[in-house]
Amino acid sequence: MIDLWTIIEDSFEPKKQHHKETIFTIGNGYLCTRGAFEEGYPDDHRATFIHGVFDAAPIVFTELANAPDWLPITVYLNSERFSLDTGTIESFQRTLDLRTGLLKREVRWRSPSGTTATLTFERFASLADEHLLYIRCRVTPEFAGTVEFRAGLNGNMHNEGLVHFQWQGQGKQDDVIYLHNRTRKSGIEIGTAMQITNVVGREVIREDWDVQNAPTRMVRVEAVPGQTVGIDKRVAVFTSREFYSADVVTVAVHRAREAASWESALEVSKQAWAEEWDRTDVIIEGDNEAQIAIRFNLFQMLIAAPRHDDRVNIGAKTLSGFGYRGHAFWDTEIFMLPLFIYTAPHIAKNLLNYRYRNLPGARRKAQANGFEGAQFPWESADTGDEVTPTWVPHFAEPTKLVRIWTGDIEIHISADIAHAAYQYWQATGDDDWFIELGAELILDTAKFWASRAEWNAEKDRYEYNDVIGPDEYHEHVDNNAYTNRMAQWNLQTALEVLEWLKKHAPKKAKALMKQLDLNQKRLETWGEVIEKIYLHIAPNGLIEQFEGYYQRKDIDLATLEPRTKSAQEIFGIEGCNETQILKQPDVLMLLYVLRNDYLGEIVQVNYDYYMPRIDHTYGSSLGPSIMAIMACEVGKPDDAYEHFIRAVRADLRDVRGNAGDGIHAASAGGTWQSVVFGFGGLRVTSDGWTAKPRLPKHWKRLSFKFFHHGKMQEVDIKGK
Ligand code: IFM
Repeated sequence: MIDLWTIIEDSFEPKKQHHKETIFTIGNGYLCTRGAFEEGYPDDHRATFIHGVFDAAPIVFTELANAPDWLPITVYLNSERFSLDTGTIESFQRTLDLRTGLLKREVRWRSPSGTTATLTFERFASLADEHLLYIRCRVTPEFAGTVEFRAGLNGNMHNEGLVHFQWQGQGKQDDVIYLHNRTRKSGIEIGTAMQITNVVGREVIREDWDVQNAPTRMVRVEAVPGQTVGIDKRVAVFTSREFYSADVVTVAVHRAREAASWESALEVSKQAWAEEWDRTDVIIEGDNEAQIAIRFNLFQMLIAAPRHDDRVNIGAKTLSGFGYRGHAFWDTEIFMLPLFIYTAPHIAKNLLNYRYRNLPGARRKAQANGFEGAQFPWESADTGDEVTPTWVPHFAEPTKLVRIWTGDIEIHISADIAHAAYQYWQATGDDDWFIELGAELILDTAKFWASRAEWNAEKDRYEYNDVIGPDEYHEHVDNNAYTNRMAQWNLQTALEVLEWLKKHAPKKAKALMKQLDLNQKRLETWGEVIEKIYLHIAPNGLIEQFEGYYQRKDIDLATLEPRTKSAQEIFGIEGCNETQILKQPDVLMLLYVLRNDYLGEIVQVNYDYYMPRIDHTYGSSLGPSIMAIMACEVGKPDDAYEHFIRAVRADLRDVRGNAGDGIHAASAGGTWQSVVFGFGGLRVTSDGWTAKPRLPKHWKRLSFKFFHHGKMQEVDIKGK
């Protein structure tokens, strides 16, 4: 019987370690730790990222700071250090149990001098108490002598060379070892405390080594052939983000000391996982790969999702890697949020509150650009100010710099956030939240759109010029259909919301009208922009992606095959800009996001046109999950499957060769949408919900749950 809940690695391949560190990331929504090995290697990318723990960094403004390492355990077999790069690996297996979040490695290893043992390392981040982390190490020696465990904390961490955490102190209270660090610029304190419990075997000697910034406890036990020995290590982590006034060290020490044993903690964590999976799991029968892979993608979303903090967002690489520095993009609202809206509305609310709390940053951005209202940053971190780097090294020629324009002109994100707030409201019926917070997001972004619109008197229309749409192969375009239509949607919805507020929450309506200066004249302008915004739609329904798109070179992507590079790498940034090749769906993205407004024929004609022009394999990882849905929309579930499988494999198979930088979060979130909105055909409108399934031929069953207005719904579809 195949285990459909476990990711398995059966051999150790050093060249793939960065990729595997990402895959074997564990976490609990407070922090995530990459799957680096306890004993450490010079080239590993070991990292623990904690939500909201940002620190200043050159070029990228700010980044999630790599926290003190809680993993270190080195094992000595009769004084020989266990290490995978010496001796002989007789057998190796690593497994990640997605159902419980337990990561396990079992290695039978022979040292250079022939001393052999089987070592197992297990670790988990408690989902029941997000400040607690556990490792269990067991060694079954095939020799007599001693086994020594050196378990510690290591504050000497860095972000690819940049050190963020400064040492503040360390010490011991009773049996607990602690470390105190603080980020260099943002001044966030972190207390990490460690306790060694449950020493198995006859203890010969125990010492504490007060190594600066790396306190370590050594426990040596007697080795008897065939008799398993070992230690349990439990760690507590707190930052000053949770405890503004209390001493983070005191709290961490107390928690490490008082925490439950491995067995009890694992049990309650498993229960917490069982509750998560009960809401979130998707069952696919007839396709084992798809079943495991969708669970893997959901797991990655679940370990990154902030459950108890509404001041943080999920970065484009979750908390699983250095890529994009922990910055959040539209990836959250469009690709990840629907999963949470429908399966864990409390998490969706936290993520939306983050945007609400960061309205001041969005207002600063609008003002700095000469606009009104709220213009959300393309990349967002702790303050809500724009943190997109302006220049970065060229991907192919790193000695050259490339100007990144997204932070300046990829403006659709403001409407994406407004849309997400509206979708949350529609799906949950959470009027209280909408009145208090959500409505303001929609109204203030509308204010931005009205002020950003350009009046073209000659053509009697409003325009948004010099923008980037979702398809980033085309920069500095005029009247991108996605941007224009989403802006129009934002303005239209804002007017409707205002009317709704006047009726259902008149005091709030009055307060917001005053606060945002929503006078009659302003609202009339909104109406004019809505009416006269430019959109090029041909009589057959074909929407031009941006003005002049059809005049760009039309290249048959098939002529580029066989290839291993993206169209942008082949043609160069400028060259690709001159073609019709798309990095990711743009018009089709629009038809997806606003799917309740568009009819089948329009979808078909645009699908037929744009689908062959998308750089599916080498373009953006955000594309495939959406393409799967659009293929379902035009009645091609088996084509949809090709896109879907590409999306679920994105990280597991390292399709783009960059999974080592972290999980492709948007792709992971999008896979849930492919299954539920694509194959399951779920449609939610103000009238309720319907499901119009279109399963791939070989699927025998698809089953999922979702919340609608607070009630759990279940969809169970049998294949043919
Ligand atoms: O937000 C995306 C963008 O759409 C394509 N480039 C990568 C970004 C982060 O995932």
